[in-house]
Amino acid sequence: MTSRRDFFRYAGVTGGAVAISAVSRVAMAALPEPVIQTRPDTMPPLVPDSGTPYNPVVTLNGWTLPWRMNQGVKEFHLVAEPVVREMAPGFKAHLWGYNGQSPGPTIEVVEGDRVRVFVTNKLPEHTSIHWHGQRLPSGMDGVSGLTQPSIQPGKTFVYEFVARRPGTFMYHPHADEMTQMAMGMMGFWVTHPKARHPLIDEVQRDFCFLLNAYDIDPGSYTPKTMTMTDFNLWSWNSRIFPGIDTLNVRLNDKVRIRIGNLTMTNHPIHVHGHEFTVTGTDGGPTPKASRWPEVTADIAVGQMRQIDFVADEEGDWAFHCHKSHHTMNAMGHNVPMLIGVDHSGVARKINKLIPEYMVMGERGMADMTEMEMPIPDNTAPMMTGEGPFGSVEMGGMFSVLKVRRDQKPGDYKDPGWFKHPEGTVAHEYTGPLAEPARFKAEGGQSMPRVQSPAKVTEVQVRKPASHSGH
Ligand SMILES: [Cu+2]
Repeated sequence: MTSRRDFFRYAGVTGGAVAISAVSRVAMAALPEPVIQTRPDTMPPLVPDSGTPYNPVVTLNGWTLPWRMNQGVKEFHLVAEPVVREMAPGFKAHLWGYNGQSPGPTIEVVEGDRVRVFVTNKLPEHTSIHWHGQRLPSGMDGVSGLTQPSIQPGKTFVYEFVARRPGTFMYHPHADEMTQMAMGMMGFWVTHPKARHPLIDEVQRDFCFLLNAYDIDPGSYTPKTMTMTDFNLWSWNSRIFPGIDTLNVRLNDKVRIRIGNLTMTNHPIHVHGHEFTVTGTDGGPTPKASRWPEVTADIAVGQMRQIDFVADEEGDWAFHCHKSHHTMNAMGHNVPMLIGVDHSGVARKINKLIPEYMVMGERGMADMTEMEMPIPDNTAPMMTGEGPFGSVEMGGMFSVLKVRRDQKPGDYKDPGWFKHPEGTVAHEYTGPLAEPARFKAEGGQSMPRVQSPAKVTEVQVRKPASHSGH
């Protein structure tokens, strides 16, 4: 029933769409064969070959699940199972997911479609799937214990409902949720409008991804599922920078990015060089009168946001979560604060015992990338990523929006680094420098102090402290 086959062996032949037309009547009565994908690459959009046509989305470092049409019903087959996810080159995590990956494949349907999803449980414990945000019969809502018995290991359940409203949705277990979501069980769902919609513009590029987070100790493979807020890997679709693919678009393309948040905290997602509007939320498209230009959209826990903009500035534009701890990888956590501390004397003494001991962080954390220090097996450097001008010193929730004049329509390939026009790159100034004027008054310019302290004191103490909260 679940023989694994390489999706792209045949997807490549049919140009992205998967044809399952030549299926016998007997086979149609059985389960659709699950399609498995184990590569972490961003797959080309899955152009629909049956049903109402639509402009497909591109899932960042992910893929869309093919379906088969069975007497007018779109049938999908999800398999909940343990997976190995490459979170960044050289770093593999042992997660739980669907159909070979975490997150699971994106499901794309059209408003009004009748959808049947078979869910096979190959996990060691029971599960269920909740279709986050959908209008559906209560008994299809996927809350184990409340609306259905849970799906026991080895069993297959079937969900069936009409995709009633267009929009951006997610799916995730509603059974042992803390464990199963911390292990990576989640996926994206897009319902396209069935006709031109007054509040949903047509776009040239439609990207989607989930925000997720893991706590995996350096050198280990499995997330700590009891962690509540102090995660050390902040990921997009279970990938961390520099493992997250870039978003490559053509100059003047209308671009849509759909983002869903299944972490335990909010993420202010920020785009450089462009203003966008939030054109959709978890409740559907926003009224036009409610839209205003912005460069950062905060996405709270359990929310989805759809942002639209015209990519009318050529270049390489950073695109990231604005919480700086979320653009940093596992090695940066639990590092003592040593800025301004001269510990070279101590280091010399330790070097006599441990020759490889390094002094870290006395000028700031940038040393951590400069040194290219050895790290434990199976983790990612704290701040990394080599750009055309040096280290980008990033990790986690970071990628690049690449806007290019010569990017072909429908081409999602990475065009390489931007070639900046002559004279448009910040550079070192080598001319004469004036002495900076200083304010004479102590205590700030606005309210000078009446009395100065008798002697200058400077705090020299570093208190040991435990790490808490992000
Ligand atoms: Cu964040």
